[in-house]
Amino acid sequence: MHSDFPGRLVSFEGPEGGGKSTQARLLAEKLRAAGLAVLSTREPGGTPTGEIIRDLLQNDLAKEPLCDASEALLFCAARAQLCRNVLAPALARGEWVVLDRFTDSTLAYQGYGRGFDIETLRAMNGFATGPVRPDLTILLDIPVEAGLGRAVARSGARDRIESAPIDFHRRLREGYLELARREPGRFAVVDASAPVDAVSAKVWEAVRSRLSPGA
Ligand code: T5A
Repeated sequence: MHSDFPGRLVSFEGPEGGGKSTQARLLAEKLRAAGLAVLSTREPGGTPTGEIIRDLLQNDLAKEPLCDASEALLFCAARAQLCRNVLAPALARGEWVVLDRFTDSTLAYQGYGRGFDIETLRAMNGFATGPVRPDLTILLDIPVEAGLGRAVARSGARDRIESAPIDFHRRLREGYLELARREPGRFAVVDASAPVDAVSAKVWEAVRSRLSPGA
């Protein structure tokens, strides 16, 4: 069941270091090579306001411990800005949107991870997104130790959320798998511990079989 927009939205989700940025870039390249107009962006971010919120959330910009409720609301504020100003117009023009994290990150991290009520978070997500929703969600699944190892190898240190206790990361990974079990029509789960090219082939197969790009 696709959204009412002529465009298509593919979101990438998963625990830290699963290769979402890498795979989002590769998918956008393949879609462009197929002749499609593609908008590629990320959450939190993708708008000037969203990028400032990203800095607040990741880099302790305000030099004040961020309470969990503020964290959840800030992710949703960045999302509202992105959906209204960027995603909805692009989808209305018939473009494909490739999105590095979206609403399921809030359910996994703030819900299963921090412990907020999932239905409350779904309502907040709905308020933030309006009619924008993913047509397909690729869950790049990876054991948390391996994913955190990759993230640290890339950036040299853990950011505020990556530094959360390992149990937090285990809960959110299980949360993602639970979300995927509940919505098998929207989610495609891909083993992200495989090499980049093998993961990319699985991602393309999921997009091709479910959304028929260029058809
Ligand atoms: N968050 C976000 C919430 O808590 N709630 C929300 O609602 C939202 C939207 C975002 C943070 O915010 C949280 C989740 C996050 O903690 P981010 O910087 O965007 O922060 O962090 P992540 O989305 O987790 O992205 P990462 O940068 O950690 O990792 P990616 O994008 O999954 O992976 P990528 O592609 O950057 O790859 C990481 C490293 O692994 C290598 C890459 O070359 C790179 O060095 N790699 C592979 N190595 C081997 N095999 C493969 N298959 C590989 N794929 C990539």
